[in-house]
Amino acid sequence: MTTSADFGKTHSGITLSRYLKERSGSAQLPAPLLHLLAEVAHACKRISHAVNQGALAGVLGSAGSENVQGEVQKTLDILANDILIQAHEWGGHLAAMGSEEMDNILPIPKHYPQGNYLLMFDPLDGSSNIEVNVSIGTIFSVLQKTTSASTEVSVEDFLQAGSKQVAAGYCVYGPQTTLVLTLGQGVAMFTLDRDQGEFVLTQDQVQIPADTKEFAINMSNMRHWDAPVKRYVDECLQGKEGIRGKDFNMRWIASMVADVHRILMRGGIFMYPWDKREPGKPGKLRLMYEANPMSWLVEQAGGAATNGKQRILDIQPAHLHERVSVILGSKNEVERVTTYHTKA
Ligand code: P6P
Repeated sequence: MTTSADFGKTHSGITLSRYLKERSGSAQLPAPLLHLLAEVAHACKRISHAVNQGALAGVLGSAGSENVQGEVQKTLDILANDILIQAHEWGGHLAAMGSEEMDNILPIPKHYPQGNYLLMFDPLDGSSNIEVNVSIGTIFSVLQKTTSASTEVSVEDFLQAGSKQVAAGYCVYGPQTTLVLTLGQGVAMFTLDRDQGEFVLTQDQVQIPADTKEFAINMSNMRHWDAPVKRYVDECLQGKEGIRGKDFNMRWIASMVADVHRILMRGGIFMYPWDKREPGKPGKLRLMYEANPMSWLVEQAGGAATNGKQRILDIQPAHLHERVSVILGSKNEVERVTTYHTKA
C-alpha cells in the first residue's frame, strides 16, 4: 500500500512500528515482545538526542563514580541507564532488567505491571569515545523468564546461554542513528528519520561476506596475545607475500558497536581475545550484554562468533557480569582463528 511516507524517499518508508506490527502475533513473535522492542527504540531515540547534544547539554565528562566493572562512569553512561530504566519499568513486559552499570538485577517493582521478559543492556558502549565525538551505542538482549510467574525473579533467571535470546540488537549513535535488530529471522537496520521522529527500515536480511580483507583488534596488546591470535594477525600483516596471498586493512574504533556495525555493513573480523595482562579474566568484553547480542546478530547475518574455542551462544553463563574472549565476523576468518586455537 503506498503511503505519503513513500513519496520522495529513497528508502522503504517502512517504520519500525509498522515492521513490528506486521510481525506481531505469531508464536515466535508475541505482541508483548514486539511492544517491548518499540519501547527500547523509544529509549534509544532519547539517548540519541542526549548524545547529540553533547557539550550543549552539559552531559560530557565523568560522573565521578565507578561501575561494577571498576570503570569510571561517564555522565552519559548514567543518563542512558536511567532512560532505559524509566522506559521499561512501567511497560508491563519485564520481570527485571540487568545493566553493565548496575551491580545487581533490577526487579520490576511489585506494584508496577509485571511481564515475563528479562532485558539486559550496555546503555552506552564505547563511552571513552564520547568526548572525542566518535560513534558509541546501546546494546540490548532479551531473554524470557523460564520459572513460573509466581516465582520471584532472581539473577539465576538471567544465567541462560545466548542461544536462548528472543531478541537482540544495538543502536549506534554515529553520523546516523541506526537501530539494528534481530528476532531470529535475519537482521534488519532502521535509520532514525528525525523529521518524523521514527526509525525507518533502510536494510533488511543483512548478509556478512564470508571472506574479508579487514581485521579489527587493538594492536597495542600484541605482546600479550596467545599464540593463535598472534599467528592469525601476523599472517594478515604479511599480506600478499604471505600465506594469505592478499593484503589486509586494519580498523579499531574502540567502540564495539561501531566495529560490529562496520562488519555487518561490509564484512571483517573483530577480535578482543584473552591476553596475559589479566590472565584470570577470559577477556575484556561482557558475555550477557555485549558478546551474546552481537554474536546472535552476526550469526543471523551469516557470520560466526566464538571465544576461540566454542560458539559464544553456547556458553552457559555463571555470573551476570562475566567476561568472554570475542572473535566474530566473516565466517571463514572466524573459523580460521578458531582452528588455530583448537589445533594449537
Ligand atoms: P580498548 C568499550 O570500552 C569496549 O567495551 C568496547 O566497546 C570496545 O571494543 C573495547 O572496550 C575497546 O577496548 O582496550 O581497545 O580500549
